[in-house]
Formats: sequence, structure tokens, C-alpha cells
Amino acid sequence: MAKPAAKRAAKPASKPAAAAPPAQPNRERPPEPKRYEASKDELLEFYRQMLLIRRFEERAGQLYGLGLIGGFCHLYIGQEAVAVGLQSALEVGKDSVITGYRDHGHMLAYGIDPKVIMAELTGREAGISKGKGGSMHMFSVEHRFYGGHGIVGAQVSLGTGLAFKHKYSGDGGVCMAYFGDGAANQGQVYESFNMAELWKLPIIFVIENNQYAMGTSVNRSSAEDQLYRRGESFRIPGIQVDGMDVLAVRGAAETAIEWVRSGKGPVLLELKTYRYRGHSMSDPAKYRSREEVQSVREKSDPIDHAKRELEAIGVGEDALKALDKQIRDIVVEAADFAEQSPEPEASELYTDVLVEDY
Ligand SMILES: Cc1ncc(C[n+]2csc(CCOP(=O)(O)OP(=O)(O)O)c2C)c(N)n1
Ligand SMILES: [Mg+2]
Repeated sequence: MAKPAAKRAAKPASKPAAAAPPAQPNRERPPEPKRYEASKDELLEFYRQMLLIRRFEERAGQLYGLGLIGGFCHLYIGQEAVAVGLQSALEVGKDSVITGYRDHGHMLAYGIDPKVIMAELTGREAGISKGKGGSMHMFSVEHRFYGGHGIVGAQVSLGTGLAFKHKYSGDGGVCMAYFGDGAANQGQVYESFNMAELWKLPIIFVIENNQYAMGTSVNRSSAEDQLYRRGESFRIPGIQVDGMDVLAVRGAAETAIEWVRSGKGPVLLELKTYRYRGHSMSDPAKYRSREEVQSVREKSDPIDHAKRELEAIGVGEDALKALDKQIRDIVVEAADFAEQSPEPEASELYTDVLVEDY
């Protein structure tokens, strides 16, 4: 006779559902930034720096055309107010900066010698990376300028590491990590956002929204095209800024730096800007019309904008012309220096290359 089936163990009485974890409090937000009230001298200095970047980049474009610059070359023309406005609020040597391959303007805005930048562009020994990095891989440990990176978005996770270092060593610095609207769709950007907010790292994520990633416009590639909102699901507050107005940029920088330096965690700034030139020197420019570019140049140019403000506060034509001449001389000197500098020795091929374990 078959044994009666063992009585099934009675189901334990169901437990009351675990209480839901308490909701996180609403994230505090930085105050609305104010447009920076610059003194006459400060505004002149911003204007001077933007003009230096513009003229320097124009000359770099010519040297590229003459075959003196090899490899890639991404110009910053049109975006000058972003690097100048933001970096003018940082403390050189204490804070750190990292960006992508469109990096010459950032170096100039950080007060790095135009001669060594031009020498780097032309692959000379006197270049800031001994001529071995070129346009995309500029670097200055002294200035805590950590590149110059060719892999789109990679600088965001590296920048998060720099911010971790600032916090870990308690050196009081903040990291400014720049990336483009195209890079804003990279996965590692969001992994970085998560860690940065979780650990309240001192980092300002700066999206330079110049409207295009190579030939792809933001609207064609981004489900959320209001890029300042991209940190929301990580509780990172975002601010949208007119990136063609150097004083608006500087004002946003002040707000962001104050917030981040006081230990409140990361902030995301979206700078609305525009690049006038092609993505790099080899760009067929079929994805936008000449009229579009012309219209931005005429209506929103950051240098014209600052010039009009200077005129309005009484800076005369002669003073502006003298400044223009001074900048042209600096750029000519940088180009001459670069052209006359020797190329690195062939033996340099074997230096600064990691061959051992570490
Ligand atoms: C991981 C990776 N994918 C693709 C590329 C090729 N690439 C170089 S620049 C670029 C566009 C990036 O655009 P954006 O981030 O808007 O920066 P912008 O050039 O406008 O400054 C692409 C796709 C790359 N260098 N790295
Ligand atoms: Mg872009």
C-alpha cells in the first residue's frame, strides 16, 4: 500500500511587507547665477583672452593648410567665451581642468604660453608635450591641465577621478571636466555622474553644447536635448548658460564653484555655444547651411558682444586697436617660434612610453 503523501509543511504566514525606504529628501539646488559684474579691466582682460584664442586659432588653421600641422586639428573659433569665462574663475595650480581634443583654447585661457602650444601643434621639441601629442594631446601638470583627450567622453570619467583625488587629499581643489553635446550621450558619462553625486565629489561637469557632434545635430541625436537636465536622475543640479556671453559664463562659474567647493557635490553646466569652423580641418560641412553659420556670427559673436560692452563703458577705438595689434604680434611670434624650433630627436620616440609594469 502506498504511503500517504507526507503532509506539506504549512506555508508560513506571510510577513507584513517591508516598509519602503524613506524617500530621499529633495536635492538642494544652487541659486540662479547672476551675470558677472566685471570691472573695466576685467572685461578688457576677458576680451583680450578671447581675441587671442580667435587669432591663434585662425593662424593654426593657416599653418594646417600649409602642411605645418599634421594629424588632427579641431578649432575652437566661436566658443571662446566658454573657456575664458569659466577658467577665469578657477585657481590655477589648485583646481584641475580636463577636456577633449578641442583643447587649444582652454590652454590659452589658462594662461599657458602660446609659443609652446603652437610648437606642440607643429610637432616641435619645444612643444608642451615635446611635439609628440599634437593638437589633441596637450598637457600641463604645472597648471593641472590634464589634457587633451581623443576618446569622446573618456575625459569625463578621468575628470571624476581627478575630483576624487581633490576630495581624498583634501587639497580644496575642484575639477572642471568639459565635454561636448555628442559626448553627453556616452555611457561612461552616466557612470561618472552616479559616483560623483554618491561621493559628493568636487566636480563641475561642463557640457559645451556647440549644437553639433561632427555632422550630427543635437536635435537629431538626443532624446533629451535640454542637456542641462541630463544629471537629473542622478540628483545633479543643472544650469543652462548663454555660452556666447562671457559675463554670463563667468557668473555661472562663480555659482558653480562656490557650490562645489563647499562640499555640496557636483553641478552640471550646459553652455549653449556654436562652432563656426568645421568639426576638424577635414569637414565637408554639408550638414548645415552657410546662412546658419553667418547668422550666428552676426547676431551672437562672443567677441563682438564684449567689444560692444567695452565701447559702451568708454573704451575707445584706439585702445581696442592697440590691443588687437598686441594680440597679432603675440600670434606671429608664436608661429615664428614654432616654425624655427627643431623637431624632436628620433630617440624621443622611446621616452614617455610606458614599457614596464607599474
Ligand atoms: C569613443 C569615440 N567615439 C567616436 C569618436 C569619433 N568622434 C570624434 S569627435 C566626435 C564628435 C563629438 O562631438 P561633441 O562631443 O559634440 O564635441 P565637439 O566636437 O562638438 O566639440 C566623434 C563621434 C571618438 N573619437 N571616440
Ligand atoms: Mg558638439
